[in-house]
Amino acid sequence: MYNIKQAAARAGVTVPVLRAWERRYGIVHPDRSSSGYRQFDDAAIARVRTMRLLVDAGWSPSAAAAAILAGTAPLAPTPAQPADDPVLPNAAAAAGAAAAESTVTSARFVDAARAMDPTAVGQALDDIFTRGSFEPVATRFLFPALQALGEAWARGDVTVGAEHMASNAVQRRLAQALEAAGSIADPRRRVVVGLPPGSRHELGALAFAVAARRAGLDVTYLGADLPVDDWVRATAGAGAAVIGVVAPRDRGPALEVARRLRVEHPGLVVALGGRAAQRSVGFLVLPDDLAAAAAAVTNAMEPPVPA
Ligand code: B12
Repeated sequence: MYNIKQAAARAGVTVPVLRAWERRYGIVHPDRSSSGYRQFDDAAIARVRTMRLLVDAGWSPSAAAAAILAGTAPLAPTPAQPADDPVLPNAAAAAGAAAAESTVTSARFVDAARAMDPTAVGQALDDIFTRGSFEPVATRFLFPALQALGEAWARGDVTVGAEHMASNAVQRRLAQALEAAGSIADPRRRVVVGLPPGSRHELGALAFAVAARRAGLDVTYLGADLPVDDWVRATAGAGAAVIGVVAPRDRGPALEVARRLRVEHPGLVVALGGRAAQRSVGFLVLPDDLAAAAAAVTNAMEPPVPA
């Protein structure tokens, strides 16, 4: 627990601002010590810190408070050390700053979706995609924004229509990135990427396809919901098949595709990527990091070096 001075310092605001936000917007409800002083826990500090980041990014205090109270603004982590320590170690400070920026970009994206405002969704995505090169931007900003969208949808804060509008906007951007990355036909480096039958969560697989092309692989992208027999046909002569497995319900169909490919094309590298792919014994399981996943597929396809 922290007193008001410590809490304000950790959240990056002054004591009068913290008092005003408590009184006007009700974003914190501190306990009182036996002597009557306010006491703040880490969750309260995270809310104040998030409010400060949103206000610094141009939100009105009332809109920021509403997003925090509704739970649509992902809470910014508090630095590992007290803010009144002289200097945070550089790596920790940089990681904290990136997480804080990601909170702001995610909240902006979810807010635009909730408002059913395609122009604002486009602007939120412009802001995300102009922050650096594709792979780190996808990992640090785009995926957290989609996850925040999913949480808002699951809570009923964002309608199905708004979620579809926003995730389709993301899909169009990723498709553009896939076209822009180009591909040189090279059967030895041909990688077929897609989803198992019944599975429609394709944004992670599509982002992987972009990263794989950017890493020099010859990617054939198949998209969502592909029947097993078509996987077999599409991978004839390829170097690798990469199957996206996002939700637990996709795991069974993904393993069915993987097992069938192993039987039909014994030399093919069969890889699974995505949250529900973990611990798929007997197949190459890719890391979530897109560049590392592309490198793992490249290495698995590399012909053995002659002794
Ligand atoms: C957009 C979305 C949809 C869209 C998908 C559109 C599209 N073109 O892909 C649509 C509307 C189709 C959809 C449908 C459904 N969805 Co949905 N959806 C989402 C949402 C909001 C974003 C998914 C996404 O793209 N995330 C971005 C990706 C990249 O992040 P990720 O999935 O966490 O993936 C990480 C890793 O796994 C990795 N990765 C992912 N794929 C791959 C692939 C490779 C090759 C590699 C290397 C890495 C990798 O990258 C990420 C890095 O951390 C999520 C929320 C969430 N938490 O993600 C829900 C979510 C995944 N959906 C969910 C559900 C329940 C459904 C439905 C069952 C809803 C329904 N009742 O109809 C259906 C199922 C459809 C189907 N048959 O598959 C649940 C899943 C719960 C669970 N644990 O199983 C989630 C988590 C929402 C929630 N909070 O409840 N959905």
